[in-house]
Amino acid sequence: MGQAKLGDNGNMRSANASRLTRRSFLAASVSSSLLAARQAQDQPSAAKRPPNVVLLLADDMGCQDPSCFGGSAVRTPHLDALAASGVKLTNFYAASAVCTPSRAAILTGRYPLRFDIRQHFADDENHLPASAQTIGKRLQPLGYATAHVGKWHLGGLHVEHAANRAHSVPGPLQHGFQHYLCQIEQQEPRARMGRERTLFRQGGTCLLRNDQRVGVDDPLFSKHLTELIGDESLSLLQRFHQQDTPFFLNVWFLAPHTPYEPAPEPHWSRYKDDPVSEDQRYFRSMVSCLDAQVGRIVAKLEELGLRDNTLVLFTSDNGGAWEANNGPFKGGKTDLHEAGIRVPAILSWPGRIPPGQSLTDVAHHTDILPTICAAAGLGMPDAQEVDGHNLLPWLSGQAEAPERDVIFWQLDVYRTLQRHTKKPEPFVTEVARRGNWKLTARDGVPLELFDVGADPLEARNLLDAQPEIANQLVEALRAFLAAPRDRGGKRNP
Ligand SMILES: [Ca+2]
Repeated sequence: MGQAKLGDNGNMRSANASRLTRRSFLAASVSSSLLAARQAQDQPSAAKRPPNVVLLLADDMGCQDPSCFGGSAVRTPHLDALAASGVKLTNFYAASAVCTPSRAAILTGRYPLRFDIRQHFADDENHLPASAQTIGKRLQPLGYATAHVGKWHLGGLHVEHAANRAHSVPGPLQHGFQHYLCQIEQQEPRARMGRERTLFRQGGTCLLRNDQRVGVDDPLFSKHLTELIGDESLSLLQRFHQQDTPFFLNVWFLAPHTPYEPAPEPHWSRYKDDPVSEDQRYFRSMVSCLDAQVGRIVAKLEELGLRDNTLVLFTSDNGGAWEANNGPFKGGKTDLHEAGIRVPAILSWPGRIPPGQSLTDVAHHTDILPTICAAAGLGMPDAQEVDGHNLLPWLSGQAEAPERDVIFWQLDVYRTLQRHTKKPEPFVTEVARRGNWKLTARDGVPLELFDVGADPLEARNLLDAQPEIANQLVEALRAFLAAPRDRGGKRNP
């Protein structure tokens, strides 16, 4: 904790100061890039063709793991280059502190509680409800080819589900993807492979592609999970290019989630002699391997001449677990203090977003769907349908950051932090945040109030000192908790 640095992520200035800087920044350094970007927009080829979208998601990556976000343990040249080609968001928030709820929010633009998703899906029949309006479902009518590669964790990927889809629960094909490649997500074989730490190294042995088992004769069967996710992504890009259609490629890495395993060469050799724990060396090699796949995907887009008109997004599903770098922030994965929900975020679209930006305004997982919809030329979905905002006017320099009212988080109690430190107490199950005021609560009862602008480490509880602000946030939170939920994805609705 003492050696961690605050860096960009802790640089929480007031909204006004941030906007002033933003204006100066635009005026001084972006105008020429912006002009070039607008000229590119005016080209006929760009105007008549909606952009391709590649969404890259890391699993349990901390907000300061990539070197461009301040990390020094791992070198991430490809993520750094992606950030340099677009915008880096240093106050970006996951919708949850664990996997499933965040993933539901990313695909739908809605808070996970809208679907009554209050924890990760364990080995059961819970799933994202079939009624969910996902990014893929929204883009398909526009002629987009859609594909999902990698971790899913939204239900429907047991072998029995795939074998009997019409009478079981929805999977990726039912949620707007025309193609998918994922690991089988039931406890066996995952639990054993986790214990044996072979889930990545033998990752190709338990794959489903479009509801069919991937057999031993498939080239991916013998491959490392992170690399085969890269391989499948490259094959799909080639196919989309040949089809000559716009596409949405959704790539959700399992790395750097546990089990910590040595990544393939050359990544393992880079870190095997670092003077740190074995798990930390494994972790570093895993991030490095993920970064290399990002590099392969971007290079393929360039090779196919698709890069300028492709929106590439990168983020993590929640804050870092054991070995990740969450900076100096409080908590970690499973906890709604800052370390559990701050994540790195990069958006790059050379034809539209000026390069080299680093922005400090708050943004959130639920913004991803509205931003992609806007990029594709769809109007902003009805406010009843999404909780996020379109970030494009802001990122392309045409407007200030979206005006936000209260942002909400809800997560059932997890007693362990998945860090080497104890989970902060009392345990928090909800957050309501307006501006820099962050209220934490347990089942609607307020616990803490922080000014995360002045106090990003959440050290000073101002609940008693600021009763009026606390009361406003409690009222908003209770209304959020009482709002109707779509329980269509519950085992027992
Ligand atoms: Ca996760």
